[in-house]
Amino acid sequence: MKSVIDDLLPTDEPLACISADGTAVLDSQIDRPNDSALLAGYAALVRARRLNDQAYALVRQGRLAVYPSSHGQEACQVAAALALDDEDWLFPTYRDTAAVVARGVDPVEVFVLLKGDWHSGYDPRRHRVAPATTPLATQLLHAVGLAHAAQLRGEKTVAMALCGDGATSEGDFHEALNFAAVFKTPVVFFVQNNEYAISVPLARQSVAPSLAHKGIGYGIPGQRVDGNDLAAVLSVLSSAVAKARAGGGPQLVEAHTYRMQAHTNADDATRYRQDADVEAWLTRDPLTRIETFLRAEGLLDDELAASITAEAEEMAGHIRGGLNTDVPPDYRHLFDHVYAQPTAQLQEQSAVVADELERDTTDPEADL
Ligand SMILES: Cc1ncc(C[n+]2csc(CCOP(=O)(O)OP(=O)(O)O)c2C)c(N)n1
Repeated sequence: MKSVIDDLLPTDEPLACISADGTAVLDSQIDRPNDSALLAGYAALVRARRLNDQAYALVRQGRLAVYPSSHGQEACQVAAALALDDEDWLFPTYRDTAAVVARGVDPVEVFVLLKGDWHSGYDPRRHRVAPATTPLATQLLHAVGLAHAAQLRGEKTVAMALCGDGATSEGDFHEALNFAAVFKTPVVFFVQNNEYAISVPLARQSVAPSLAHKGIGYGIPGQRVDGNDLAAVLSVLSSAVAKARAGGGPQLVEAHTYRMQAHTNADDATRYRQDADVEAWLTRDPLTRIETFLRAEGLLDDELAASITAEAEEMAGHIRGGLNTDVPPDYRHLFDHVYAQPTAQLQEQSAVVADELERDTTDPEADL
């Protein structure tokens, strides 16, 4: 007899459409996205990889303070953005720059935060992308709050909340999933399981059969997907968004992927993982996989690939140009958006900063 849990259970193996060698999975349990969706996804993936490479170079040049790269995870990044409609909202973390750019935000604006210049950098309302969060899992609650409010207003908005495997150990993860389940809030919780929370491996994070299985305790259906298979992530996320929009309540999707580079430029990944493990994931690269598939299907040729690459190069040039222009930040504005009505303490702190800046500009060497 079918039990209530059967509808919530993820598959034993992550769902896939295209194998690591770029051939179609014959017994796939999910529908492959149509050709134009796959090609659009491929173009966004090429841009996402270029974005990661460019950001890495900018960190080395000291132009960016920090960059948590999503190299290797780009299929998840791109699919998270492309699965949404214009009316939906994306809730990213520090690692999700490529998802934010795939949603249409200017990368130069996204890098304002990672340069250390200012909060957010982009206008969250314009593209319906929340500011990228550094505290783990807090954005999940924000996503639930926004989706619940939209639901109360009778809107059809879905919120896509991104987080990592480490974030699933946070109390906020529990609170967000529980509230969303009880109130049938239209949120897709998308966990990019890249096997490490900085140096902490998944085995020290959870002993659940998978992170998607965690949904059962809340009454939320879970899905596991191969996070390096663009077609599969697009398919699973699109159907999760559709279910949430249709009143099916929150959905939990876990993508199995791998962070190919260090956590950030401040981290030495060789201290906690073996080079051989990283190399093994090279054979599952999301970009090579979809490219091999599209070429074999006759959907992509050298000419089209070259024009997609040229477009990504143009974006990289735009980023370099934007980051080569140093507009000195004015720290007086740091206090502007903390509360709608500033407290006395904030006003005091703001006055101290203004006073220090005043003295700084008159004699920058004064305290040396
Ligand atoms: C509430 C909170 N606790 C601790 C940290 C420090 N911290 C920053 S990143 C990180 C690891 C996060 O790993 P995961 O959620 O798997 O995401 P990933 O970096 O792999 O994308 C930790 C512990 C933080 N930012 N916020």
